[in-house]
Amino acid sequence: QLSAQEKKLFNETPEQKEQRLAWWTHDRFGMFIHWGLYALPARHEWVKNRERLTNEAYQKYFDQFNPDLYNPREWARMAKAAGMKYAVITSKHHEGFCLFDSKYTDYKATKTAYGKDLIREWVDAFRAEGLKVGFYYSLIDWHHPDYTIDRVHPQRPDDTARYAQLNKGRDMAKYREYLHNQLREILTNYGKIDILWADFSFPGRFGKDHNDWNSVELIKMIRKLQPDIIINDRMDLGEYEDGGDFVTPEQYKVSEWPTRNGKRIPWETCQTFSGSWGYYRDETSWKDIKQLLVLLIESVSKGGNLLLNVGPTARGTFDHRAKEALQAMGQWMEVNSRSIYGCTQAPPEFAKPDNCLLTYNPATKRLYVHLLDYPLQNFTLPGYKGKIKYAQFLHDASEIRMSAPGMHHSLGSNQGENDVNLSLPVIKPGVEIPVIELVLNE
Ligand code: FUL
Repeated sequence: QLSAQEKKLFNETPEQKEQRLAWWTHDRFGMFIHWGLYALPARHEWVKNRERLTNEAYQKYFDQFNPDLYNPREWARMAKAAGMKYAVITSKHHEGFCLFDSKYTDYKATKTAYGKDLIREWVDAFRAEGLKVGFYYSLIDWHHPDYTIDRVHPQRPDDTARYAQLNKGRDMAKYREYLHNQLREILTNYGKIDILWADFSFPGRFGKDHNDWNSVELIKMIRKLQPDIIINDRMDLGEYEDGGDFVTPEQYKVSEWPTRNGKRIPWETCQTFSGSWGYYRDETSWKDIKQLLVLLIESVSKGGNLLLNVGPTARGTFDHRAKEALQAMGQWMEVNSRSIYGCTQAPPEFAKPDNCLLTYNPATKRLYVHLLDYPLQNFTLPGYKGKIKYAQFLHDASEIRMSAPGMHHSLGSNQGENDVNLSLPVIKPGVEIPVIELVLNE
């Protein structure tokens, strides 16, 4: 049991933390990039584990790795054009292959036919396009000789005996040192890093020694090297209030703003276009543009961020479906980003009309009504009477006329005392999800 004092790793007031996270909470939308040797088999980034491939069987992907079309500047431009403001790349995923140049291993990009530090080029390119940069780093490592393989896959028969055999002679303490060394490298050699996205822990699996990573020391080192960095919540530091800056609901939508100790906490959902994080050639379950936009808008409507993933191919390109989706999102963001950047959950006095999502900008005091299904009938804002000064579409700033009961051009028939009717055009405007911008009364 930790005391209240011990539950804090840092001497930071809630206001200082808010300040540190201010850009991230404002920007709302980022790109996740899962890239590694698993792009070659192109059937999920967990392929090594799922298909129980040995290091020897997996070696051919290292031998063949040569992303000759890699142009991170183009990636950055696509992210930026989509409206994304930051990006997080896998510096090392569970397979153990390092995209960066590390002193502590030869299992890295610089030792492949490609021969260059992919992370160096990536960081330079994304910064040059004005995006904030973050590193995903896998705490798990299926390649390192001392990493204790600890995963009994829930969808498979119990593997305990097999793992006991595999783990003979492995020394987790040595792996822990490797992990600390590598994190020190990536947070020292590439300038200012804005986000660390560590992944992940198995709380309680090792009994007393439940914290395989020595996460407390790790966090202290990270914050020392990069005082302004924002860190996710996957290092198994639940008991420390400031152990993780934000929570990371993966591949699901939260029902409401998540809390810790009764207080709302920053959050970011990470989501894929299809299902896999790494490039998966044969996956056909791609989300459509409306689903993707709803993921973004709904996150902001509950006070959160969206980190949307691309899995580049083994040649270093984005799949055409990813390109098209990013372009379509960019088209929407170009005219509607005002309802995303700097926005958050709407104050409780504004009820959500049916089939709508609300976001709110506390700085400008504007409320955004996202029309997920364009209304065929009279459109009513329930209980909004006296609260709105002006209404317009966001994409073209065209006025939307309002009427409340008693106004001379009142349109409402099914309208209650305190409702406001909006006179929407019969034909849906040419944007995927039209947004109504409401200027509120002081
Ligand atoms: C998970 C990982 O196991 C997945 O491969 C992916 O990186 C996702 C973002 O986090 O925990």
